Amino acid sequence: MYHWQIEGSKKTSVDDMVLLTKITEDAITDNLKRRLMEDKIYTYIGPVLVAVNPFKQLPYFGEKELEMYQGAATYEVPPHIYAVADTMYRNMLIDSDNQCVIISGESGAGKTVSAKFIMNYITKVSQGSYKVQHIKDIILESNPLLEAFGNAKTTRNNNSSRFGKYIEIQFSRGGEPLGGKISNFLLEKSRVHSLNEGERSFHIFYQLCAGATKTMVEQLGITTPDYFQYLAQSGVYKVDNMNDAHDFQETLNAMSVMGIEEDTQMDILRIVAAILHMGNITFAEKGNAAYIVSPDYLQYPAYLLGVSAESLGQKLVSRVFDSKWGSQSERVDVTLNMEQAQFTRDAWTKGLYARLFDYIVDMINQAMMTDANLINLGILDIYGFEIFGKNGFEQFCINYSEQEEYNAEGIQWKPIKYFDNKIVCELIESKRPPGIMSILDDTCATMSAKSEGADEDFHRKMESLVGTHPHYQKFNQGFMIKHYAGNVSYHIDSFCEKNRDVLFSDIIEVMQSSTNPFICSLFNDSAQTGAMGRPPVGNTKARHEAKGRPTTAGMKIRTQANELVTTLTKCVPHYIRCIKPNETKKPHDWDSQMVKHQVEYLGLKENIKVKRAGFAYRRPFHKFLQRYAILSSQTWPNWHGSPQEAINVIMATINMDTEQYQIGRTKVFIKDPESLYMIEECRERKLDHYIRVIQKAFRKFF
Ligand code: AOV
Ligand code: MG
Repeated sequence: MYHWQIEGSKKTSVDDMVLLTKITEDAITDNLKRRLMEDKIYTYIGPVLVAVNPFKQLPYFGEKELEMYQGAATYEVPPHIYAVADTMYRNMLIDSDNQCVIISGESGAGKTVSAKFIMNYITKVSQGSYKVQHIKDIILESNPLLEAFGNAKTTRNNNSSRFGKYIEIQFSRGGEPLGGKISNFLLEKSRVHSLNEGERSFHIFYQLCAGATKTMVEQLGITTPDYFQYLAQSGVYKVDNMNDAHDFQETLNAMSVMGIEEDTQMDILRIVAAILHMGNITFAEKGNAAYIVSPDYLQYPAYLLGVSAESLGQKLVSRVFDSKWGSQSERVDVTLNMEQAQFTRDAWTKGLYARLFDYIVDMINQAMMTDANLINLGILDIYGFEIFGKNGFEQFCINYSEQEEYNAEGIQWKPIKYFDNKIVCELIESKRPPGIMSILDDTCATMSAKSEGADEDFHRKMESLVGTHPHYQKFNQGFMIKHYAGNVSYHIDSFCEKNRDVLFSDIIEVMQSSTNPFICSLFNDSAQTGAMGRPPVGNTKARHEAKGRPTTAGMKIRTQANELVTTLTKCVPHYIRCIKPNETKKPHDWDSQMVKHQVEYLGLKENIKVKRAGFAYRRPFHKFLQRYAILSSQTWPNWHGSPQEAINVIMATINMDTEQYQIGRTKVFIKDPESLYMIEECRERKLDHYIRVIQKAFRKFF
């Protein structure tokens, strides 16, 4: 015997939005809101998972759920990120195909948290020996380590990823994780020296200040963060719900898991400390020549870096230009003015940091490396689209690569009329006619070593070459781009310098002369430091493409973005769309306008339409009856026959055309979406009827 209960009331939400009666942005937003208010953060659009950031811990990520979602059919269990992870894992094993999950959404929407849930699930459900367990530890511990060095508090997200990452976990045919590989993209390294109001630098700086042992305090000259100018400039030292001292222990532990010896850990921290101390070196000017205000401040960073205070000081206020750029070659000895000296100090510290970051990624990769030929499962977690009060070259690159990733989804995603991404990508990356990146590279190729006037030159060139593009608009200090996710105004300051991204050769020489072998090893190459530090895999291609010009930051990003798209197209893709419900970071706070905007540019409505049109609606008998048994007094509230008969009875009750549905072995198929809406409408009327009956009964009693 079957006994049915009303599946919620008329006002319940649907857990797959393909089932929405009306497909409008408002209906989608409303559905997501209702669910969030009941702490249901996950909703499907067919196989796509929409995840709303709850801004609080929810109870359904425990052992029970880990069990429950293993091998479970989607319709048997509520929507969950574990279901996506499980599908990926099983598909990979059954079909022997590489899988990837593309996680998108704006800054603070929950991408990194989602990526971690997936990694957790996969490592928990996969089997393996003691050795495999070690690989799992490395995979999991890579998160706190990379976050310590690559994440920071921004105004949009207290733990914002300031780099992009694609992690592949490699499995044996039997499903044991045997290795992994991380590719990192575009660390926002300028955060080392420049902070916006209300933001922090990378977490590791505060972790070190809060958690340093006595030895570290003594050997590295650690004190409170307000002593260090680089950190003091924003005056923000603490982050809600973040314990830097505790996290520092986790960072150290993670390094140990990667096999980084204690001595090397100390070397790493030495560089972190040296950067902070270098930030305290200040300059003044006499007759256009910079000098160091208190040469005492040279002592500590010089000691930490293993170089002499004299050479450090000298290289900060003067420079031997030995730059080859395009066809030009210059060799000039110059004293620097104050601004240039500051610039040099900052280029130095951010160059150091970028190399340190790449070293850490390399160490993680070495720890996970395997040469077996395996199948893999990839997780893409990049930075979300972001708009700040003032946006510079970094935001330009972040928003560009976010957009490229979106393009990768074109594999399955229908182009969206209102937010035509392709035309914006062309504005940015087209070669002929030149787009913004090409114009920027051209400007860099001809700019003088001192880069004076280059930004203005770039600004003028853009005006004449892309000035009339519908998604471009010039303003006094920069330009505005109408991205699909919003209009962003970029300030032109330092675009050229940041794109050129060279670490002056005499700085590299000083670093190579360090008495500290670890520091020498970081500079033990002839390649310039790029925006992403280590030359990307496609470096040679990028060089070739630019007719022998040195690689610029922009070229690297383009190459990496294109390579990523190639990798992703070779995998079976899965999608998670993260949605940020408010700017307050509070639970149960819903900003409808804000969500609707995301629903629009993520193309959820179009996605539902495609899903509905493309696939017949199908549901297992049980699921169908659970929802629609209420439609007939014969099947409600009890039914004694077979499910097939019950379905026939229900269809007859609502006069469903027999051509419109078919009963399969385990599922009922419905041909047109309209027929499905019809059933849904009947159900709503029925529910209304019941509600009225109940209300009437109530009134009688009270
Ligand atoms: P993001 O990766 O999408 O932003 P995060 O994954 O870092 O965003 O999420 C931001 C914050 O929201 C987290 O630190 C958590 O406090 C909270 N949060 C997100 N998802 C959940 C969840 N499922 N449960 C509980 N809290 C959550 V960025 O990296 O800035 O683009 O660049
Ligand atoms: Mg993130």
